[in-house]
Amino acid sequence: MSDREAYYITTPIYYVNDIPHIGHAYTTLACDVLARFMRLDGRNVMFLTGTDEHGQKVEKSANAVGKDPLAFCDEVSQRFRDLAGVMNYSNDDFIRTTEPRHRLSSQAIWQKLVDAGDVYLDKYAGWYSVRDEAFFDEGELSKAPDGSFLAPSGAPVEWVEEPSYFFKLSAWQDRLLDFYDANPEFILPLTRRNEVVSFVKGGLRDLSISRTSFKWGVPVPGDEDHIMYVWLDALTNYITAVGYPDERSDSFSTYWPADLHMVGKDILRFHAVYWPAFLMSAGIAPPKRVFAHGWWTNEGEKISKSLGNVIDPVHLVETYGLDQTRYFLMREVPFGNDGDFSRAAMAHRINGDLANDLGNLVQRVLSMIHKNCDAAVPHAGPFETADTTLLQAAFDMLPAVRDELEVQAIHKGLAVIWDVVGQANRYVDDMAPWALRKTDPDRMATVLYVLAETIRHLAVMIQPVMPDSAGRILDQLSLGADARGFGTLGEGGAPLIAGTALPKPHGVFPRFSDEDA
Ligand code: ME8
Repeated sequence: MSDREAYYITTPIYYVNDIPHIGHAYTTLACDVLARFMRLDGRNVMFLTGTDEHGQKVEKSANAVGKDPLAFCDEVSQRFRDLAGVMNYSNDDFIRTTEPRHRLSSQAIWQKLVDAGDVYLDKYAGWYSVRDEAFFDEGELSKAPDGSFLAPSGAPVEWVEEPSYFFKLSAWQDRLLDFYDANPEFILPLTRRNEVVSFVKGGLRDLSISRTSFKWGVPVPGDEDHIMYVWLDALTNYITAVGYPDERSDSFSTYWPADLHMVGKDILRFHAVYWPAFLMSAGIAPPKRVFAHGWWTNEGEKISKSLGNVIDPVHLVETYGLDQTRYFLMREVPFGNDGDFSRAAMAHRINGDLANDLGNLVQRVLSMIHKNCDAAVPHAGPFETADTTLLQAAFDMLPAVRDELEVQAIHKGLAVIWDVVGQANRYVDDMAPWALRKTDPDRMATVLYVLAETIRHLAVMIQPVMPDSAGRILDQLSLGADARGFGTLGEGGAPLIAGTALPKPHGVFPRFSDEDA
């Protein structure tokens, strides 16, 4: 395989009980941005997403519409696959847990847990939430006004009593705590890490890992009355996709352990407690990081089907534009925190950051070059301090953004880039190249060259978030596909060559007004 350093990033695999909404689009978008960044930075990237198709929740949803579960899954899974086209995701694979490769892999990990002596047969008697696909102790539940019990998520729970295999999770408590200690950044953000550590310190109970009261799942090897608990099946997707159970395969040895599992905060416990315990029991290295991002609300309200306020990503893209939507979602909310979607905030970002700040900079500079420099990259004379200061700021972007993305601070990475946009706009105002046109045309050419070179850096840097718009700016700088990687940036990079013909410029970031909605 490639000798470039591998980077394996995954999204949760989404339940096919319902069609994709903004929350799903958001998680996959964040992964797409990171995957695109790493590719431009020379890494050998494997970016995985997919669908979680077994379990009671999906079976019930299929029954409710009178469909065979697999036919139902085929249909809804396709909606998630199509989202890649809508949102411009660059995933390398799309996994479905109903695929044969996944059945093989889940049964193989099951066998490893059995061989490790971590599985025993008993009976489960307790509460289960189908919506969360999770078991709960009575102490974790609250009471609804009608006296019924609710899971912490607000989902109803039902009493389940059935034969079940258990995983000896309790035996992994100390080893998990040691693992968190030895890997202080395994869980980010740190506040979430602290929650997980205190949960594990509070004591772990053995985990029911099979069900017998319905059939829609992966059969337990050697005991076909049982199907595997949907979370054990689902988590295993991350190793299936890189070739498990063939641990010696090129892809497994290249990509595992994964660099990053991106998840929403709702499913952190499964990824940061159960998953590493399963893997360690099976003799497989745990992933390097689990990042739990926050929750979107809509105009201040929780997003839910019953409230009728679910945000459809297709509608967002049609209303606001693809790159505008991508930018807003990544910029508006500090990555990791909860965030609120509002039309006002969206319009503010589109008209402020995109149209006024970046769009105007590019448009002004390229139009001036077109009119005053024979539609070609201008010749730069000797640089003054203001020039080298701006160029240095452009050169310094990549390492600064790299540091932010290393800890998934995507919003901060964008802030670094927009700081340079601001500096460039101030430089235009200070240098007033339109005034230099008559008084000192050589100096005007130098100023426009410095700006064009800064814009080149900006356009290359925004590619992960806004691939199409960045591409349109780079086209206007006559830069081909091989001149767009991060290797072209910085002092020793590939600066614009004076005299290169430039096409007629056109605006890339239109303003948004309420009439567009
Ligand atoms: O939990 N805000 O699937 P799921 C932000 N199949 N993110 C949101 C969101 C919101 N309002 N709503 C959903 C499952 N998400 C399991 C995962 S992985 C081995 C199995 C995102 O369809 C967020 O990433 O319920 C959350 O964790 C995920 O969708 C849950 O998707």
